[in-house]
Amino acid sequence: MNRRLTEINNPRTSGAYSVPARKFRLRTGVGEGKLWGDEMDRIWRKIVVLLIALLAVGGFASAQTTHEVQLMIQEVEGRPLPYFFFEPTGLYVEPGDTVRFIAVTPHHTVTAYHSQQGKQQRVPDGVEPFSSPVIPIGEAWEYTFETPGVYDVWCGPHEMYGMAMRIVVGEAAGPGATPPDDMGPDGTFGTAGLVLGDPALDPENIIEVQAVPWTDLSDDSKGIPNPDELLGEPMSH
Ligand SMILES: [Cu+2]
Repeated sequence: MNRRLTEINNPRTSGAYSVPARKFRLRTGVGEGKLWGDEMDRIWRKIVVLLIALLAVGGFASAQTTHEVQLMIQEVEGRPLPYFFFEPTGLYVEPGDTVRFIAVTPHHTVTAYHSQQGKQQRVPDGVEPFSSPVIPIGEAWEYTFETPGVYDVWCGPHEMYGMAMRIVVGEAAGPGATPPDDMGPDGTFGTAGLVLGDPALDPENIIEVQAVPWTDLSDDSKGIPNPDELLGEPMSH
């Protein structure tokens, strides 16, 4: 690239300027002007195209943002179980943005609600059934959200305790845009269903406020699952 630019800008070293052409230019003023003008047009056109390309590449790269989500366990005084949650619990990102899921506490995964994960689909059509492994404490797992729509994700070990979150990518579309209606093992299981049904996680609200902290969800959505109810569900899978 550099070499090419150098040649274009230095007629003495450029094969494009043969000796006879130069002589011709020097002898006839009109011919020289026309030749030089055509060459300059070509060069300028190339420079402009290059600049546009560079700006486009630069603009595209800088438009992609990396967001951070923390995977939390928080003891609560007087509560027999801690809170298990994603912080923030609702997040808006642009298509192409990356989310870094950071394991502040142990035993968490980031798993898509997808039929190939044995779940009701709550990610846009065509999205692969992604999942992190169990993320070691202090480490992070990243996912880049390309397809627009609503993505509901859950944590393998803690779903029934409410550990689920919603990421809205560009627009409130797809199966995740409607509130969850199946809180059995094939759906948004246990407290995860209550969390994802909380008004604070309405996709339109997420678009408006960009990030919804766990504290914005009502206490009713953070209920401890009734073991009898959970065990009452057919667990044949
Ligand atoms: Cu978890």
